[in-house]
Amino acid sequence: MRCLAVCQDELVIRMLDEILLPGYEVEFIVESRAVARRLHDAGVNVVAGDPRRTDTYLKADLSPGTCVIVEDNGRRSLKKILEAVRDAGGALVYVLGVGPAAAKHAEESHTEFPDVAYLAMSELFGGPLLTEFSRSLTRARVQQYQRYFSDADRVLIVLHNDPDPDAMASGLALRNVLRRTKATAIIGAFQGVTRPENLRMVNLLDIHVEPITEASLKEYDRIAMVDVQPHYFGGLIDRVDLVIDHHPEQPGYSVVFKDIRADYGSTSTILTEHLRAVDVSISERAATAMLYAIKSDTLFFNRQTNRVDLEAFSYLYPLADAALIRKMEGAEITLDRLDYVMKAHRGGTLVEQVFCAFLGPSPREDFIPYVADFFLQLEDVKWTAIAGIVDDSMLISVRNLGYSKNAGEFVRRFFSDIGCAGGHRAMAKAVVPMREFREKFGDLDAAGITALLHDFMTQFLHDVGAAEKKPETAGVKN
Ligand SMILES: [Mn+2]
Repeated sequence: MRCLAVCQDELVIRMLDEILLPGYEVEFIVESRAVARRLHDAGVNVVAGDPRRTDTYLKADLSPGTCVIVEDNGRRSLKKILEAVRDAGGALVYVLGVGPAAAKHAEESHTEFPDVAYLAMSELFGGPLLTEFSRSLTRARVQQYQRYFSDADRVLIVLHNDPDPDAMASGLALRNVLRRTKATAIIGAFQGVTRPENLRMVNLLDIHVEPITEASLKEYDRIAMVDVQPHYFGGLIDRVDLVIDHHPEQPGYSVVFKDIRADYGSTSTILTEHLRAVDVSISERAATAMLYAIKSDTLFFNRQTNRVDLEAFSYLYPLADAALIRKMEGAEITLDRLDYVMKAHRGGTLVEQVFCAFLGPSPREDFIPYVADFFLQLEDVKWTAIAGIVDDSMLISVRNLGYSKNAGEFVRRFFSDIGCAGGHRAMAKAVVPMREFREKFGDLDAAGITALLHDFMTQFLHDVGAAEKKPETAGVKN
């Protein structure tokens, strides 16, 4: 393809020449004869001419298929140049903005020349440059903790209770960063994996999550924590060597190294950056686990997703086993989950696009969020609030389609005074001890609890003056 570039700065010309050759046949038009001569001697294909005159472009054989790049350094009359290009029949026109006025010029040129694309040089180079800089910052950070962990005999990587894919993948990834094996870096949790889809991941990727206790912590020289922070364990561990997490930072613990990025969609995204920063090769197993984790923590980019999550995803994709991920995802439907869906169907009610139900006692916690997710798929349902009793606590899972009010705000408003409540905009959870629940709301039957949820939901959704933006609460896993 032929490309005509109207530039005045030598640096810009040399750079474009290097970028566009050999893919494009490039010719430069410059105003100054002296600059033209110098560049010509340096081997650049250049002519001297007045860029504000139409015949300059006719002489240069401009056709509608020629790509025209016009440098805007703020000094020359851009408007005149663009008019001359247009009069000569130029149709594929790009303006390359150099300097601080670029944003203002971009707007002006768009009003007068809507077909001209305006590219600001700082935007073109800013992204890669900033990525490089932040990567070197990450590199320094990672090298520090790598050294700190290097002389330890046994390292423990602690995950939150009932570990999810992001927790397990982050554990594998950190083991990779620390260049350790499963014998020297143990991935552990106080309460093991129970959800069927997570168990499938454990089996398919052969991940071993070691059960740990308060006493067994002493057997390790260094303790790291991923996808969770020490406050979650309520004083069980108040000092750790490393925390890597994407939940909002919490106070009240001491840590030697930490990397907490609350704007990231998953901890696996942070660890992808750690692995890339220090050039550690990522095993297929770790890549598969991390890819699956990013997919599931961001609900396949439906929730709290950052550009870096997409970037990590596309980096990991070729390294991972996509067929295995499909297998891990499965249908997530099991017979006992269907039992609870049916229970909710029988006892629940749908009012004004809000579905509420009480499931009664449940042997496992995951039935409740599962039912909340399930009914959100229904046509005409925009919110779900599902309650159930697990271990003498009332558990309430709340979901919405994500573009209305904040689910975390809902559970905090009605339940934080008597229990633990928090979550994100689209998913939240409250856990209230039954004694507290009865004290406040009385001894309700199933229909009474469902009605109570509807009542709160109506109050909440009709309250237009409610504060919308509240920080997310970490430590409550949905
Ligand atoms: Mn996570």
